[in-house]
Amino acid sequence: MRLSRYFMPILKENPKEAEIVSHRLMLRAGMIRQQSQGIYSWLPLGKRVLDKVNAIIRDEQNRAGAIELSMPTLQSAELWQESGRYDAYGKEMLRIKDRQDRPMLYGPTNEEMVTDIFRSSVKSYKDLPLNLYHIQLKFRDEIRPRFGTMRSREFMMKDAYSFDLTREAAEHSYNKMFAAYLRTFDRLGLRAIPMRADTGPIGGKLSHEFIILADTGESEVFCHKDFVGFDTPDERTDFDSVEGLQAIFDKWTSLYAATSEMHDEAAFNAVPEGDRLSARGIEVGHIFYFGTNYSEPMGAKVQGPDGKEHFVHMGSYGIGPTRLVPAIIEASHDDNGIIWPASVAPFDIVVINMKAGDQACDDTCELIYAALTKAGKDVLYDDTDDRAGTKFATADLIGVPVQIIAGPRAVANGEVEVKDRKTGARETMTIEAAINRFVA
Ligand code: 5CA
Repeated sequence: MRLSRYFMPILKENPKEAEIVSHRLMLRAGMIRQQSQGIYSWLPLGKRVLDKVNAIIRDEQNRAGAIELSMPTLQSAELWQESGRYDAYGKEMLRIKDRQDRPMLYGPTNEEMVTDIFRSSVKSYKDLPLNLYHIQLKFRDEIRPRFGTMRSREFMMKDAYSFDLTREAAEHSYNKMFAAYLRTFDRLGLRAIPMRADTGPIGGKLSHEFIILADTGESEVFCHKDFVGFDTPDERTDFDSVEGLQAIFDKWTSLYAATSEMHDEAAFNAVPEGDRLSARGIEVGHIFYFGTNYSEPMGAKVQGPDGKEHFVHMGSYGIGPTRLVPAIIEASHDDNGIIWPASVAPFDIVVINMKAGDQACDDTCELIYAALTKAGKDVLYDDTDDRAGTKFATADLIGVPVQIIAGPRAVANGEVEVKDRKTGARETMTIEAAINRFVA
């Protein structure tokens, strides 16, 4: 992508409305724009990051055996009347009428709709287990939308829904998502700690929130500090192994960890004082097992091996991609801007032409840009005629992991500079060496 032809509206000044660093940096880097309170456009740079986050989420959902579909954002109120949540959900739900005066709503979550899809076609235990997910916009008319896309009214959610014949089978499905979440957050460069959580309006018996520790987090959390060093399940994890996944769950729930709603002071005080971590955190995922809470009122049942009908045991599993992007920034930035983990960086490499219009600089940059693009890298080429200082500041602000800098003096020697955004380390090398470093 040539910056001169791209759309990346950088802000020079710090926006006044931004209270936390991620919101400030997302606005300054031209990643998002607020359209009305708590409702955002994702501009091209932000969209690239969001897409990469979603690709990792999708990859790990698929690995764990979940199957993707797509459900609409607008739902009929009837389904919610069946489950009893239409009246219970309160003002957070945006209620709308269509031209026939039929009550509709903009979905805040999809338990009812997915249960309806399930009951319309699954009739036998032989079709279980089943886990269906989508990555879709939601709307919740939050009392206090704030911090940009961290807590917005319209937001994106990956929501998965599992269906099983028995409680034991449903617990295995829960454990699959539990392990998939640990892997997902790890690949996003985050350390997320599962914590016992309240089930709120979703309801149910068993629930964990996945929390990232951050001073700007909205949740107050209490946990054992050893969680910070725990190993994440690797790619050899067998998601069909009941014992294997139970062992992962047991390990990751063996020490104290709870959000303030579920906090047990006495249990926390039993943790040796030096191991206690009381901090603030960002909830990036939340999983629930709620048994037959929806299948009973909505009549979702299957025939079991005993020939009888059984209400299915369900769970739901949410991740917030539009919250994850600012959460990653909260965890990874410096005074100059964002520092993206390579897995979600909007571009892999930025090529900076320090003197656009200078034949040797232009030729060198074109050569590098073409070679790296051909090798499948996402490359941003700063071919604008801005001052070198402005270009450096922009490259640091948008946080691309590698900068290849071509200035007249180095280029005259057949060389460029390669800068690592995270460490700031700079290395001068030949043009060929710079290309080879990033071409596998
Ligand atoms: N049905 C369940 C799981 S699919 C559910 O709705 N869970 S939730 O309410 O906990 O939301 C799941 C995830 O969505 C949260 O962990 C969070 O990451 C994200 N999320 C929830 N509300 C917002 C919001 N207002 N802004 C941004 N992300 C949000």
